This record gives sequence, structure tokens and C-alpha cells, in this order.
Amino acid sequence: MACKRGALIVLEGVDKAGKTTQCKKLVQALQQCGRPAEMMRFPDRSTTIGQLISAYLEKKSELEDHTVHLLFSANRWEMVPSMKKKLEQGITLVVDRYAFSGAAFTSAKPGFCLDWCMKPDVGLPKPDLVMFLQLSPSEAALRGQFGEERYETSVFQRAVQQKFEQLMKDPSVNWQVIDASQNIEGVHNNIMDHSLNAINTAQNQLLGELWK
Ligand code: Z5A
Repeated sequence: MACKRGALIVLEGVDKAGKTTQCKKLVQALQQCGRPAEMMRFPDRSTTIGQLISAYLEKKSELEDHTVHLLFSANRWEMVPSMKKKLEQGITLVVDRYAFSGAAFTSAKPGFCLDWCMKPDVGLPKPDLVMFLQLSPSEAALRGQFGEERYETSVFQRAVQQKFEQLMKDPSVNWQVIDASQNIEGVHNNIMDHSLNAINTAQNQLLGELWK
């Protein structure tokens, strides 16, 4: 009998919500309880496309807004063959940002609509679970100043948050909102519970296609 597939689990959220901290903890905890798991993050700055994105985020280069949106999407599509292979091998993938960030960040720019921004990612592997780490701007501010990268301003982050709220109304995606203002262990325990449920459900289901 073929092995049961792994789950595709995504963490999204505003700046400093703790996505990276929680992705690492989740992978570690899953591995410790005998569930094969690996972490991925988008943008993946290690590829040729990822390096173009990284230079743009670091403000070392300028790219036209549609162009950079399509590069973010291409950076996900280039990973799809290896993602599918790992999921088929029974490995759960824990992903730090995905297509939802893509749509939310670009559609927060003037002149873009959410619908256009979602189009290039239609058909990507559909996450079995998307956890949105909810944190108010005042609580995020307690975790330190914004960095130097593009998009790291409170005005832009508020616009992004509103776009995420629109995306979360889509019932075709399994969204769970997590209170990210708790301490790191508290947030982790919530995330672990949702993830174990998603892993158990996913193993008997085919991998879906996002926004189709
Ligand atoms: N972007 C895009 O435009 N289009 C796309 O398609 C994609 C992305 C995929 C990539 O940034 C940028 O690209 C991002 C979106 C855009 N721009 N912004 N803004 P990135 O992925 O390289 O970095 P980031 O996602 O912005 O990281 P982050 O949001 O700043 O951090 P985080 O991962 O959510 O948080 P963290 O690093 O785990 O924690 C932040 C700090 O808080 C750290 O000191 C922790 O120790 C602390 N922390 C974490 N949890 C807690 C709790 N529970 N209590 C107290 N302190 C905590």
C-alpha cells in the first residue's frame, strides 16, 4: 500500500507575529513525536528567482510592481515538484508564508485588486491548514522596531492586514486564526493541536488545488 501523504500546513500573519519562531517549533515537535516534517519559507531566497526578490526586498534593486508579484508566484511554482514529492513521501511541510502573503501584499499597493493578485497562484498545492497568527499593531511594536526592508511600515502593514481579512472570508480554505499575543509556548500548543488534526485528516485525502 502507498504511504499516507503528508499535510501542507501554512503559517501566515502580520510582521513579527512569530511565524518563523512557530514554524521551527512545530517542525521540531512533529519530528519528536515521530511525524516526518520539514520547514519551507517563501520567498525562498536561495534560488535565482529568490535572489531577484531578495534584492528587491532589501531595496538593492527596483522592480515594476506586477513583475515582482509574478516573481513571488514563480518562486512558489518552482518549488511545486519537490513539494509534491515530499508530501507523497509522507513528509508534512510547514510553510512560512505562501500565496496568501503574495495576494495580500501586492493588493495592498495602489492600483491592484485582490482578484488579479490571486490569479497567478491558482492551482498551487492547496494547504490542508492555514493558520493566521493574529497580533495587533501595538503588540507587534513591543517586539521591536520595523526592519529596513521594503513593506516594513505600519501604514502598509495595516493595509496588508485588511487584505488578509478579505482572504480569510474564503470558505474553500481551511483558515484558523491563532491568538499570537500569548507566550511562545501557548501559541505553539494551539498550533500543534490544529496541525495534528490536519495531518490526520490529510492522510486520507487527495492534495487539492488552491483557489480552483
Ligand atoms: N512577501 C510578498 O510581498 N509577497 C509574497 O508572495 C511573499 C512575501 C511570500 C518577506 O519577509 C517579505 O516579503 C514580507 C512579505 C513579502 N514583508 N514584510 N513585511 P520575510 O518572510 O523574510 O520576513 P517576515 O515574514 O517579514 O518576518 P517577520 O514577519 O518579521 O517575522 P515573523 O516570522 O512573523 O516573526 P519571528 O521572526 O518569529 O518573531 C519576531 C520577533 O518576535 C522575534 O524577536 C521573536 O523572538 C519574537 N516573538 C515571537 N513570538 C513571540 C511571542 N509569542 N511573544 C513574544 N515575542 C515573540
